[in-house]
Amino acid sequence: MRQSPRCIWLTGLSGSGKSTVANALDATLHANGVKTFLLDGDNVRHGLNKDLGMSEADRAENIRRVGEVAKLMVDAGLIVICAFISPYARDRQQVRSIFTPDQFIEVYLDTPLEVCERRDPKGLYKKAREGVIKQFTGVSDPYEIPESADVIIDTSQSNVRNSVSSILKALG
Ligand code: GGZ
Repeated sequence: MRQSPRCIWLTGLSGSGKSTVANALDATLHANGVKTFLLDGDNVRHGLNKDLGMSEADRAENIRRVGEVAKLMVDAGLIVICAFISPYARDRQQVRSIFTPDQFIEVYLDTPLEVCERRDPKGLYKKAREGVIKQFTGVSDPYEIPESADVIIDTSQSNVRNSVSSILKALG
């Protein structure tokens, strides 16, 4: 499989399936000999961005730094898969603007909030509803719906395999 270097940006609520789809996409590309790198909110926030919290300004800085790292990696020839809630349209637009139009693919994980909340794999929604976690996206903090995503996936309707196929189709 030949793929030109690009950034594939997955945005959506916690529990929407970003990490699952990103990992499956990563594995599929890798199995086809494509050089990839996966950046995920979950791990980046333990290292590079461990100084950042969940305020609007810190989320913006989180996304900005990840975008810059992704750009370096794309310039080095990789397909970079980024999985971040990235709730603000302005921050997503800012990342998009550092790439050429064909180098950036936005994937919106449009899984309904009720489904994400029912999944609640880490019990975070429960804590957010109880007020233990403040500023929780979808509960007590905004998520701005992408208006021009290249791919839209609802993981309550599409299984992992089909979700990966939709993204691969968009890659061409
Ligand atoms: C949303 C939160 C919060 C708050 C902790 N709001 O689904 P997860 O658990 O495993 O991944 C989420 C991660 C959010 O990191 P991101 O870097 O993707 O966020 S952003 O793009 O908005 O900067 C979630 C967990 O951390 N988490 N507190 N208040 N998600």
